[in-house]
Amino acid sequence: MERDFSGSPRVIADLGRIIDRLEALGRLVRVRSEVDPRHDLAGIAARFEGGPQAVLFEKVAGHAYPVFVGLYWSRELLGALFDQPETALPQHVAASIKSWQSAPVDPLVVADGPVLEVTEAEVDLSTLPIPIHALEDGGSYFDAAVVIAKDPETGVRNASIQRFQVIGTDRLVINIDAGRHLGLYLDKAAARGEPLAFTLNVGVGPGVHFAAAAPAEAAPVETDELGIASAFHGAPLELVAGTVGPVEMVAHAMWALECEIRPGEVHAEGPFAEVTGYYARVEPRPLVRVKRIHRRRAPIFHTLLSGAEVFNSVGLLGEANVLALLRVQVPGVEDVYFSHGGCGFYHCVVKIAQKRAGWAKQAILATFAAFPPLKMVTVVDEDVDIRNGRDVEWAMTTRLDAKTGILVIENAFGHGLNPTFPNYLGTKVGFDCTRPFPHTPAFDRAKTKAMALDGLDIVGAKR
Ligand SMILES: Cc1cc2nc3c(=O)[nH]c(=O)nc-3n(C[C@H](O)[C@H](O)[C@H](O)COP(=O)(O)O)c2cc1C
Ligand SMILES: [Mn+2]
Repeated sequence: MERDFSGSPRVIADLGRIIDRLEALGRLVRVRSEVDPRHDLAGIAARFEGGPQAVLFEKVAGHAYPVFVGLYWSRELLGALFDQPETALPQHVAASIKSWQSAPVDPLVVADGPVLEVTEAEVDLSTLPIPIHALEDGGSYFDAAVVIAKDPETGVRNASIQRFQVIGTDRLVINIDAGRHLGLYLDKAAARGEPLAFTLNVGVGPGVHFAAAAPAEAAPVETDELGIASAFHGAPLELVAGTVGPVEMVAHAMWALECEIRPGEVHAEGPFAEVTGYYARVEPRPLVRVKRIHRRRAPIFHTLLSGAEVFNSVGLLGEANVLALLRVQVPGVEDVYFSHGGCGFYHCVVKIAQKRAGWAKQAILATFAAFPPLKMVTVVDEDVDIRNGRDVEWAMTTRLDAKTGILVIENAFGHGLNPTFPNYLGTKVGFDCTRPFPHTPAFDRAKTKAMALDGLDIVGAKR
């Protein structure tokens, strides 16, 4: 069935427009050669990972549609898209979430949208160009698609991102980590003896992506977190009604799959190279039945490389939430950063202008409470560059009193993918790398005078 659609959403709401915009900004690499989606595509993408451009694979062997990757692997790129300096991104994200928390703009269910241009006569997942990334991955994965589900009791919508392994023409397996709202919905559906319906929305913009990645601490289960996308778009997010199930789909997605999980049905899933740089192990996980596939007439498949792209989604959203909470709870907190060496959300560096002795320790406690996956918190003074690992190490080696400044918390809930947290349980550590309070001259940082170079006669300079 073919439908016609002509809408004009804002750039951020539509991945197709985002790709056009990146191209106009000189931030799109086009790979014109035909590329094998099994390993080769990810291998080529990895060569561009972290750089200031995203990549569009125009010809994917065996498939009719292109594949797009890299939207989230550089904060510089994201900053350019949002028209923000990259260091202002956490504040920008925190402001959008705050505006949603104080005045939510609920999504709007509209009659039609680009995702309904084509409804496939048959469900056949092999028509989608779903790549296999890492060498030992167990198969093709959806790793950037947004799940929309509804609470079986209250009907409240939830958005999240989960990895899905393709195991057949109409079958997937999903990985739901501990503490996820989707897991709660599945338990509720099981208790009622009902299947859990959801939609899988492939190829959405960063508004919906960030809404889905918003942590439970920022978006509690009783709220419709899709409203966060409205805050990013500056207009209500547009959804279209499901055609075989009760759950809506993102109107401007590239593809939307209507799916269901029958409680109790499981299938082996994995291995999958995860954000940690380790493989997630094979285990039985919930089986998903795909009941219908909708798409745009000329869709582009969106994938991401597990790594920096997750640091800048889960990590950026976590950072924004920690910053917003710490600003309220801990006097003097100026900025926070989830370091990339710390897998994007295991190590938070906090910058504080201490007002009283002991607040650096309070900052450690509040940071752990604000984002449970964190394993380490390092607190530094206001004269340290928290985004520069070398500067943070300087504070640690010259200001940390290793006898009194290290806080160890045993048997704490953490992130199950971190191998030091088997079964989600492990030891967390906080480092108070602030100078003693009240401040003494012994810890004052030596400085040279700030000078501009304009107007000076200088030759031979390379920087
Ligand atoms: C690219 C990406 C992949 C993710 N993969 C998974 C996953 O496989 N399983 C999972 O439970 N969470 C995964 N997450 C994290 C959740 O989507 C995220 O924590 C979200 O906030 C959970 O939503 P909830 O708070 O409504 O439960 C992923 C996040 C991103 C950005
Ligand atoms: Mn949620």
